[in-house]
Amino acid sequence: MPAASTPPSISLVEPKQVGKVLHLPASGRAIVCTDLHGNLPDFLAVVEAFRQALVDNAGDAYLLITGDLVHGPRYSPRNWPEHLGSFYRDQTEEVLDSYLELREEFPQRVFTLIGNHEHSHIGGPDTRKFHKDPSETEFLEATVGAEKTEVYKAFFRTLPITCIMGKGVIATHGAPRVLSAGYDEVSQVEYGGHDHLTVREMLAVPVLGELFWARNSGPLAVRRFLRRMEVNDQPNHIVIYGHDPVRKGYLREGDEQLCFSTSFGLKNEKKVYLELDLTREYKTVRQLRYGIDIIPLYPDLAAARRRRPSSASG
Ligand SMILES: [Mn+2]
Repeated sequence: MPAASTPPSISLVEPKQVGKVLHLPASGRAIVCTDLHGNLPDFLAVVEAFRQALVDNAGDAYLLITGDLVHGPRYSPRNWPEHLGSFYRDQTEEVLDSYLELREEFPQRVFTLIGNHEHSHIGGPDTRKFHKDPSETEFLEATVGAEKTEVYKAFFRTLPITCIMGKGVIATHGAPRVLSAGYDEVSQVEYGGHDHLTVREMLAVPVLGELFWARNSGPLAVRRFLRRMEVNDQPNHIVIYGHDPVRKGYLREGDEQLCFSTSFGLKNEKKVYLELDLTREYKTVRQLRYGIDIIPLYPDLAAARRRRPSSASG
């Protein structure tokens, strides 16, 4: 049993990072997207949604990416495997540089969590999702060169691992299968020192393996995790994450979990991002509705798709 500790109290009128935990206040809107994996056009579409949210909310909007900005496939259109969704060219370097520029423009409004792919550069095992030799980690570092690699690594080391936002919404990279860690352990987690582990071994590492390698988690474990992460007496109700692509764009798991896919592994017409009202208390993921809170990344393509009755496949 984890020791009971006093829930932290954090003054929240603006975003605040406490160790590896990012807090966003209960004010304005948040555009949330997942797993871009080097897809520049998708990143730019998300940025457009964020800029529109700024306009619509008198500047009170946030952009949160739940990790895995980096590493994409390297197939030609001819050899592109069906399971990777719509074809794109890996532009990890451009995505990272555009992200860093946007963050400079909106320093307190633009955030990203660390994903397992970023972690591979600063203490996690190399990732080999798209190619094995070289690994994606080696490939990116060789492509951008030593100097830029250090810039990126320094940036990755500053990233939070989870975000607690608004009135009880938590964002993580993968499904939160966190067995016993509470707020303090998550906040104080160190990224370094796991380079030598296999992915299987990594899954067993507390906090890191539990937050950005897991594909699913049971309702009981999730409820307990949400409880342990509470601050300021605000109950946490739901958790949102990506990491594992869901074909339809989003998938609710019980009352607490929403897995959604903004980019990687999906057809363009199925890609979605979230637009959350941070002043609202979402008590279950069923309150997140398609077209209102779950928004197609390419509305025209999504609408065309829905109009064609014969295309209603599973
Ligand atoms: Mn991932």
